Amino acid sequence: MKTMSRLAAALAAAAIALPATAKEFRSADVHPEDYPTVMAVKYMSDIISQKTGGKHSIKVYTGNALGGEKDTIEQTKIGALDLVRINVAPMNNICPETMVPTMPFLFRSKEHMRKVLDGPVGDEILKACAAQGFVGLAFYDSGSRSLYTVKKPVKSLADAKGLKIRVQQSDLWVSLLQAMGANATPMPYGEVYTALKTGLVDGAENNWPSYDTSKHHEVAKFYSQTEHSMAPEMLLMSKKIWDTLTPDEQKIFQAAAKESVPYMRKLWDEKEKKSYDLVVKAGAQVIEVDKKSFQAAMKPVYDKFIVDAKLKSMVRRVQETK
Ligand code: GTR
Repeated sequence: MKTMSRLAAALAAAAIALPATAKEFRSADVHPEDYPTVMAVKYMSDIISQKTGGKHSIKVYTGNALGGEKDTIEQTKIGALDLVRINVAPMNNICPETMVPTMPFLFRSKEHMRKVLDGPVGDEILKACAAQGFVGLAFYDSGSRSLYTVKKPVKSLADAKGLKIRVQQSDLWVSLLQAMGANATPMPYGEVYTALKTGLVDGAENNWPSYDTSKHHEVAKFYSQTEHSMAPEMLLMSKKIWDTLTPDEQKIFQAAAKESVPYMRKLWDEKEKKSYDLVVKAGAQVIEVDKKSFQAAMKPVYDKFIVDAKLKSMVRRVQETK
C-alpha cells in the first residue's frame, strides 16, 4: 500500500511536466471501474472528446491507484492531477462550504438533496472551492450513509456508545460520530477493510454501493439504517489546469460535467438497488434503528460547525427548500 502510494505520487509529480494541452486529462477515483461515479466521468470524457473533435478526453484512475482522497485532492490542488472525484467530506477542512451538504439529517430525501445541489446553494458550494485552487464541476449522488458493525448490531443511539467507528478524514465527521457517543477513527477508505477485519475498528459507515463494492459487508454484517448523512460526491478540476483551457474548452468541460449528472443519477438509483440485494443475499443483516434518537443527538455538530452567518444562511436555505 505504502509503496503503491509513493509510486503514485512519483507518477503524479512527473505528470506536472505534461503540456497543458495534453489530450488525456487524468482523474482519480477510489472506486472500481463500473462504479457510478467512475462511469459518470467516463461519460463526461466521451462528450468532451466528441465536442473537441477528439482533442481532449479524460482517463479515470480507479481503485485508489493514485492514492487516497486526501492525497489526490492535494495533487489536484497543485496541478499534478487534473481532476478528482471525491466525497465532500475530505473537502470539509479545506472549503468550509462543503460542510453544509455533509450536515447530519439535513436533507429530507433524495429529491430534496438533488434540488438543493442543482440550485443556488449547490452552485455557491462549487464556486467556493475556487479560493482553494479547485473548480467545482459537479455534484454526484452518494445516497444515505448508515452505520455498520462487525460484532453486534446497533439498534439505538445507546448501542453506538464507545464503539470505534472509522470515519472519513474530516473534523466534522469526527464530531458527528462523537455526538453518537462513538469513538471516531479517521482513515482513508482504502484501509477500512483491513481495519474492520483486524479489529482495529468495530465498524464504519457508508451507503449501499460502497458497503457492497468495498466488501466491507463481508466483515461487518450488521447494517443499521441510521441514514445520518447524505454527504454527496464532488467532481473537482485543478484551477491551475482549468486556466490552461481556452474559454471555449472551459465551456465544453463545464457543460459535459453537468450532462453527466442525470446519467450518474440513473446509474446510482440502479446501483443502490443492486447493491442492497447483493449484500442481503451475501448475509448482511439490515437493522431498523430508532432514527429519532440519532437525529436528536446532532445539535452539538451544528453548534460547532455551522457558526458563521454565511453557513447558517446556507443551512437555513437548504431547510427552506421545498
Ligand atoms: C464513499 C464515497 C467515496 C469515499 C468513501 C469513504 O461513499 O463515494 O468517495 O468518500 O465513501 O467513506 O471514504
